[in-house]
Amino acid sequence: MNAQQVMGWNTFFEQHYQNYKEKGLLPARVVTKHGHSYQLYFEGQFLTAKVAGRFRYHAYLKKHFPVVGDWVVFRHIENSNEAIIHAVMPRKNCFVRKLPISGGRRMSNGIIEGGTTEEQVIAANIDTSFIVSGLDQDFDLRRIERFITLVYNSGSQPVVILNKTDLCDNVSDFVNHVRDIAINIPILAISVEKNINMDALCPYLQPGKTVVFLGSSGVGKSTITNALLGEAKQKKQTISTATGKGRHTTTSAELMIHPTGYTIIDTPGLREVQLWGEEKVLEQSFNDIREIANGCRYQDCRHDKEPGCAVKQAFQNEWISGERLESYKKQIAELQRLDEKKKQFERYISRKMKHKRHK
Ligand SMILES: Nc1nc2c(ncn2[C@@H]2O[C@H](COP(=O)(O)OP(=O)(O)O)[C@@H](O)[C@H]2O)c(=O)[nH]1
Ligand SMILES: [Mg+2]
Ligand SMILES: [Zn+2]
Repeated sequence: MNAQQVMGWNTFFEQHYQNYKEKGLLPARVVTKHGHSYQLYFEGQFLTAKVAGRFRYHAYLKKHFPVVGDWVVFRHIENSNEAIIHAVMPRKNCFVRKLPISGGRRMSNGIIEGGTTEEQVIAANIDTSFIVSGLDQDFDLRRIERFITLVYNSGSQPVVILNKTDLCDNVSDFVNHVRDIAINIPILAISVEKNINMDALCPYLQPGKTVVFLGSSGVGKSTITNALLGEAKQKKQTISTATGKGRHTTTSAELMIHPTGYTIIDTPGLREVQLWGEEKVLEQSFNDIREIANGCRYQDCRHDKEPGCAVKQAFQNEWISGERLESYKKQIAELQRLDEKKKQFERYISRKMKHKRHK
């Protein structure tokens, strides 16, 4: 494996790179992003970068800008460690959440016209997404359910990590509860602090792969990252100094390269996990209910008061819990609302673009 492949470079990117190669642009991976300043990793070097003026002009949505984990193409500024980013290569996948609505005008019917209904891309080009939870008083099954939907939406592989087993004396109960909502998803119970079962992560930490740690603040994402990096932590600190950011200020995602050739992305705690995606994604995250729903008499059954509802029957038989069913309905409603908002926002943007063209 060459240095690029270790960083996750593969034929997918190679193909897209051909156009840029002819223009003399080089590929690099985004390591950090602080405001409009990016740090790139290119052949063992860290470069400080900004996007080109022309790039900025054409990027009218937040998602068009580079994020941590992206492959970008750049031009090196001679005799410096600075670079100009000219394009973001297509993302193999990315983890996104919905940003709270901002701006816009409240209409008389209460609906906000305009405003932004945009996704925030947290990290890109991920193989495995670890959804981390602490087995302490902050444990929240419903939150894990939301992360699972978002990870399926990203197209990366979800794995649940239940951390801080040292603080919990009924770990297997928690594992069982999680198993009920994380259908076909590996669940790893670990304690990073007490070094218990850390080997369980190994199958996902393979050369050329990228893993991301997701979850609320305080669940142990950074502690796990540091434990994995071990002596490589030293290296990371130099990166931090270069960006002028301290060790414990995980305010944005950060990419780190493990000496054995895999890549870790640590993310800040996401306080709000608003869903983003199509309703179809629930076929994966609520696969249990979806399968039962095949037995409903009506194809468009809302599992409410319809006769012949297999889901309600399953609930009455206690095959699925009331909380699980409620989450499912809540997520459907949230994604349907999002769909409306997205359409509204698209109309708004296309009007804006037309206006821009006429100027
Ligand atoms: N008891 C215990 N504490 C842990 C464990 N892992 C992390 N912590 C503690 O949890 C707190 C938050 O950890 P941190 O890695 O900063 O969480 P992050 O916000 O998810 O990055 C710190 O005080 C850690 O020492 C664990 O396995 N057991
Ligand atoms: Mg952290
Ligand atoms: Zn039904």
